[in-house]
Amino acid sequence: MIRAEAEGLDVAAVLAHYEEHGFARLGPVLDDAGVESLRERADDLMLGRVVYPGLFFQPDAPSGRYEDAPLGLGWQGPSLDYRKLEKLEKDPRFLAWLENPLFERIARARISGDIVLYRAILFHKGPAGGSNLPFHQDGGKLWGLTREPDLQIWTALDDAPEGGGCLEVVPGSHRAGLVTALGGVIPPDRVAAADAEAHVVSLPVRAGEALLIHNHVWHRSGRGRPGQRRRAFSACYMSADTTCVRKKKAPRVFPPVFRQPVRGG
Ligand SMILES: O=C(O)CCC(=O)C(=O)O
Repeated sequence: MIRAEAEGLDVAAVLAHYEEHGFARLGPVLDDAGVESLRERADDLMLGRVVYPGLFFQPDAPSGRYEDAPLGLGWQGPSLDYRKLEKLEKDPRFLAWLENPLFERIARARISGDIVLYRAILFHKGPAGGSNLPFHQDGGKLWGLTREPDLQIWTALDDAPEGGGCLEVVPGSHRAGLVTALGGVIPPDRVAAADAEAHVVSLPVRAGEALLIHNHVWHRSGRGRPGQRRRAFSACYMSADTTCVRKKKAPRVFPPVFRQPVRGG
């Protein structure tokens, strides 16, 4: 699935940019057959042609407003109007992609020891344009972990043009850490106080390109263009030492992805 030219990518240069700005472009990494295969599988899942028990689905808001996207409903039958699908590590095609050798090199360069997955997720803006996603950070009490993860790799499965659902970031904003202890959506007064609109940078991409997105960098995406879907797959990697602190339900157990190589002797 990985493009030949992506295998030898200079990971050190990419990670230096990531460290400073909270995002970095990997360029085209997923080959055309891989793009087709993951698009097809995303639709198989949304349309119920392939089923895994425990897969998470969130329907999108018909209004196109993030605030209206229903929570807790899960699978509602075959539809291309789902906003989010999680636990995609259950699917062999998505698993193969998130375990590719380039992503492994990047993860090992930032995370020592055994590496697990916090989430493997599809973000989808459907045929009607889907909904917007406001500035947010991925962590805090909402994620409920003993340490904050800081590596997400986001792969575009469709073109995501400027003004058509691309990611937008406030470069460097990750360095100030979480805005609220809760994490998630950044309160509008904090967005205004930071003059985020003056600093935001759009990251348009073509299908098959990938981006590193730091969990704490302020990021958002607008609606897609009606008639042009926008599917993207994101994997969040973290140290296997990270544990879930939730008490009301049994703590989450995170799937292993990359084990520390055993030293020969
Ligand atoms: O793909 C999107 O629109 C949002 C992605 C995002 O928020 C994330 O990867 O954390």
